[in-house]
Amino acid sequence: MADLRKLYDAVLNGDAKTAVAVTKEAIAEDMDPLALISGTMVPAMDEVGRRYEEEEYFVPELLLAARAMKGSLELLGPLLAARGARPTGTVAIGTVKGDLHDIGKNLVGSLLEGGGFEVIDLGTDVPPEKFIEAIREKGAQVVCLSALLTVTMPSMKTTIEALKEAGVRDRVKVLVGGAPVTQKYADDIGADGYGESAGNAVSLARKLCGVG
Ligand code: B12
Repeated sequence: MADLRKLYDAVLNGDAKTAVAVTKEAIAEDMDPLALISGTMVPAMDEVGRRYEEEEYFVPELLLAARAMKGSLELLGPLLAARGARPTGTVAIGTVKGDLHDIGKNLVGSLLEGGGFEVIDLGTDVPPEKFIEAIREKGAQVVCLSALLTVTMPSMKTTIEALKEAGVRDRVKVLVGGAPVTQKYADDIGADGYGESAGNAVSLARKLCGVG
């Protein structure tokens, strides 16, 4: 049986090779990909964050841990996305301007695909104009904004204001998330919803699109 402690340690120690090997074993054993992510890999990332805060880890360790997590997610993402059935709506997702964190955003994107949404991934450090373009040209009905830094959270507000100025705010539902974001912050900036996790994002987006 795949050793999940080994996977936890591999993410924590930035050992991409082992992380990928254990993930492959877990997939071969039909383990639930979401349980693997939320039960093992996200807690390992939280510990990485804690160590960074305590100055036991520095940016190189963050990068190595992120690389290990990404290696596993490349294998698990398609499995999450493959759960999708009929098309539910179109979502434009991106990490807001100034912010380069994309692991959570990618996870949310994969699960939304798994929830039947067509997902337009705008990447990281996304300026408001890109979201406006996705609404106007690709018909996105939901905009998902991710931010991991307290200093980039205001970019969420700026993005919502830019949507208003461009006259497209009423056409879309805006969902926000990321570790420092809260329901209160979402309410303060006039977002339509806040999701604490990738799973939340799917149920919220479905509800906002009127599909359950
Ligand atoms: C990996 C990492 C990095 C990697 C990112 C690699 C990558 N490709 O993403 C690198 C090394 C590049 C990095 C850089 C930096 N980082 Co960093 N990083 C992290 C770390 C350890 C993990 C983040 C992560 O991937 N978590 C796992 C994912 C799955 O969780 P998540 O992103 O929160 O997403 C989940 C939910 O939040 C939610 N969600 C996310 N987005 C959305 C969107 C919607 C719409 C919804 C509904 C839900 C949702 O669903 C996801 C899945 O459940 C965190 C610590 C932590 N535990 O958060 C620090 C952390 C975020 N980083 C931090 C800092 C300070 C930095 C740097 C400034 C460091 C530096 N001095 O250079 C730079 C900033 C670079 C920039 N401009 O963005 C701080 C932020 C502090 C703060 N309050 O602002 C943290 C909290 C570390 C710490 N404890 O101090 N980082």
